[in-house]
Amino acid sequence: MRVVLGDQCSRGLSALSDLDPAADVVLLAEVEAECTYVRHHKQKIALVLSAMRHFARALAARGVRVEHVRLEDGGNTGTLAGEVERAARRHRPARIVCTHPGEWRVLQDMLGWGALTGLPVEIRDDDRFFCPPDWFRDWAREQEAMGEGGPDAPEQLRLEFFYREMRRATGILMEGDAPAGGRWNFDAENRRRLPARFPVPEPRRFPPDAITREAMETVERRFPGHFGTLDAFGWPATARDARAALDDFVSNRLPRFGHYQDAMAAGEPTLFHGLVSTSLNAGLLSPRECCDAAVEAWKAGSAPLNAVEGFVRQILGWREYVRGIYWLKMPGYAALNALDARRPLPWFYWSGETDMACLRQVVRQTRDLAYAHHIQRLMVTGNFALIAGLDPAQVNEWYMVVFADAYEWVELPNTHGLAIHADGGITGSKPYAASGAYINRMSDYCRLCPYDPKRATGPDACPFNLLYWDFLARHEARFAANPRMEPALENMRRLGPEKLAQVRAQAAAFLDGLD
Ligand code: FAD
Ligand code: DLZ
Ligand code: SF4
Repeated sequence: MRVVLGDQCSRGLSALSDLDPAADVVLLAEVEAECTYVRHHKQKIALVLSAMRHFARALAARGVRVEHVRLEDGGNTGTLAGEVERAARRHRPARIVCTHPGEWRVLQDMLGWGALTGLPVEIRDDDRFFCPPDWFRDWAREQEAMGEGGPDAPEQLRLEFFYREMRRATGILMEGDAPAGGRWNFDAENRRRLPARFPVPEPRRFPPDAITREAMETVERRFPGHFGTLDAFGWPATARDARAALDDFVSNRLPRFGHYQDAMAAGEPTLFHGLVSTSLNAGLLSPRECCDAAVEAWKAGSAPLNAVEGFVRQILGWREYVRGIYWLKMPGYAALNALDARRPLPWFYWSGETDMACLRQVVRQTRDLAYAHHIQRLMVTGNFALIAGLDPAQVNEWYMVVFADAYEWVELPNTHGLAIHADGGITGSKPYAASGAYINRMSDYCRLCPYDPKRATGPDACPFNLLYWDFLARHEARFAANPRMEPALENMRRLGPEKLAQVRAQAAAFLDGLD
């Protein structure tokens, strides 16, 4: 019996590699527990259910015996373990074969399936990634031993070392032993602000077919209280549509992906981003396919190298890096709270009801689209959570809930590590704290806002400024030991004790108002 999880809808899945259609049965189980262990965005559940239903149908069309348990089937126990046990009783297989799950929580469950069923359980590696977790573990140990890219190195450097290894190992964007174009990294060219009235192409969306519509109805019926709306659902739910979405990106947005990778603009939720994470994470696209498509566009002269390298870096670099960190550091990683942050998540993270224009834009688009691009996640919602000292467990839960691409292996290191520094420097030696000046430089949100990003005191002072200085002052002793924080601390000291006290008093009043 082969077990396929909801984010394993890949034809080349290791659990299916030696499938014998005459003898084997494939189990796909839609279960209440996976839909509710966090209150996922409605679009995420609809997408996973639809992907599972399409995948089950495609397997059956190839003559494979599929046991597809639907959420509303009578007798559904509501848990993966319960469904594996029930299916094992029904089919009496000789053994169970599965692929390593994406989340630590599910691995613990899977490790119990043998005792539960009395059958041997083979857990195969998930080879839909470039970098096996063991390889990452060895690499991390080596780095620490050499002191290169070890615990004290800036995160860009640690990522950079890893990314170069991955380039060498895969040959992607390599010309012999050298990086294509003579440079590993084109980041310096990729920080432009979007000019006014700059045309942004609409990404292709996929109107729900009958199977997706049925999944959406199930979600509305079973999970009406979950975050978000389904009205704008347009995610690809099959490998074919996911490939069409990738092609749409490569043709229409990739050429400008590089320059505007860090930009944000009001009313432009996706800009030149790929919108491929939902498909990658559910197994509908492979990372190799994404990188190859981008590199081919560069070779054909239809996308510049700075854009293609930037996109490849996200997938071959960051995506693999955070997965490595997750499996290296779990389960302890989830409980870290290095900055002792304890403030509850403000209600506006759910409602979007705030007069801060940047946060309003990002929360509302997230509610409607189950999507925000990286800089919105990192520098708006993440940055606010960091400098306001929001409780990491609540922040993590929010990030797991609100996005259609959220799975703990990728969400947790991004949130806990990059965004709020709860891991104390495992992923990044310096917190990504920023004042309103950063948001003002990289977006046009501030012109829609009653606050002034240039002011740090007074009734119209930007809350990001109040909280930024307060954050630095709050953690001054800790950050004084970190040379990378020195310029920021120096700027804070330049405010002078009187002004700093005034800013901090206003920050305290603002934070009290949040409660
Ligand atoms: P593009 O900008 O087009 O990038 C291409 C691809 O590169 C993405 O699809 C993704 O697969 C990969 N990628 C880019 N940045 C990262 C990164 N930092 N870590 C891992 N992969 C990356 N990504 C998720 O897939 N799921 C999450 O739950 C998630 N949570 C995040 C939480 C926070 C606080 C932050 C700061 C980032 C998070 N990310 C997450 C990473 C990144 O923001 C998303 O992958 C990206 O926004 C998805 O949109 P896209 O496909 O248009 O990406
Ligand atoms: C995310 C998700 C959801 C919403 N539903 C199911 C489901 O009903 N059945 C299933 O097998 N998987 C589901 N998933 C995906 C799992 O949660 C996923 O395998 C784990 O999060 C590990 O990455
Ligand atoms: Fe956000 Fe401050 Fe700009 Fe308003 S002024 S949009 S709160 S950064």
